Amino acid sequence: MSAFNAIDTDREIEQEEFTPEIEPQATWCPGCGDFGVLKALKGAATELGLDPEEILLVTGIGCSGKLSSYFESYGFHSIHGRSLPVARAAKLANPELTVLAAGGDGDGYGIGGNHFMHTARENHDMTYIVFNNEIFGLTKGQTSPTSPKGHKSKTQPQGSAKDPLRPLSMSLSAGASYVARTAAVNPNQAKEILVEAIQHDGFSHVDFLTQCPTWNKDAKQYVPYIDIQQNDEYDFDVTERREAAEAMYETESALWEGKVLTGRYYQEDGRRTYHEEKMQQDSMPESPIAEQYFDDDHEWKRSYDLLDAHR
Ligand SMILES: Cc1ncc(C[n+]2csc(CCOP(=O)(O)OP(=O)(O)O)c2C)c(N)n1
Ligand code: SF4
Ligand SMILES: [Mg+2]
Repeated sequence: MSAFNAIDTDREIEQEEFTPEIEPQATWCPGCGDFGVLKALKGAATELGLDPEEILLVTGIGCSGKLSSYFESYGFHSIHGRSLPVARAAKLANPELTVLAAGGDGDGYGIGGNHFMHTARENHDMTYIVFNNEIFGLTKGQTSPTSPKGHKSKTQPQGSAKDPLRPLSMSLSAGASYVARTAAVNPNQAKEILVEAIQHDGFSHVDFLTQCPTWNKDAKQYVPYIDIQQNDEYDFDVTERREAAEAMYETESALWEGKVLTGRYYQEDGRRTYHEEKMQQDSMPESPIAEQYFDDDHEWKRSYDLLDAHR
């Protein structure tokens, strides 16, 4: 049993429990890569023996943001680019929750880029899935931070004049302790990577290539793809930061040329999470803040009391 609530964690979980046959049914377009994320996440959660009630999924705004409506768990459909601060607060208040955050490339690498950078730096223990379709899908195909240079859209009819952002390299330099890229067209690898990412203690970032056949027709469907762990040409040590950085750089450049590389890039074990750092400093309460809400005798500190302590 979980220490926090009365969930029977020994119960056998069926994959279908994560997508019960109730409204709303997913409204993504036929062929959309977002279905692949839902499938992989369902498979990963089942393989990890997680109960829907042990998971919180926080999403941003976009086609990707609908994931929290279709995946059965605790969910929070937040605002554009703000899934990570919500997820961080929830994880700190209730550390036993498995916290997932998800959103699009526009959501996470554009408007929410600052939150991404600092959540990685602080090594919050959660998994961040970025649906990377290289455009703004929900708002009808505008250029996003990952759109390739020259990509034409309604906002950039002459073609984008910008070099795209490098999400894996950015994540590594910001401080993420697990970094991977997978694709909706590779469901087995996607599930395995999500299992690893969720199991990892620290901030896991999964850049998930999700094709948008409706608004990004000139983009590849991310096939054929190469799994770098299955290919001798890409032999490197994922625990070595410099080797990982080189592999990431090559992978990002290759995608712009239409070559799809996927796999695990970086894994750093043993680094303290933000919560652990705060416990170490003695600046977190012993029992989870979330539990205090159920304790009628708990004496809440007011913010002005805390101010007094600093005078
Ligand atoms: C503050 C704010 N600015 C702009 C929007 C409009 N908007 C909604 S979704 C979106 C982009 C979504 O693109 P992405 O994050 O890549 O998600 P996708 O739809 O491709 O999954 C934008 C600009 C908004 N909802 N809120
Ligand atoms: S617009 Fe694109 S990203 Fe959105 S549901 Fe349709 S195919 Fe998927
Ligand atoms: Mg997008």
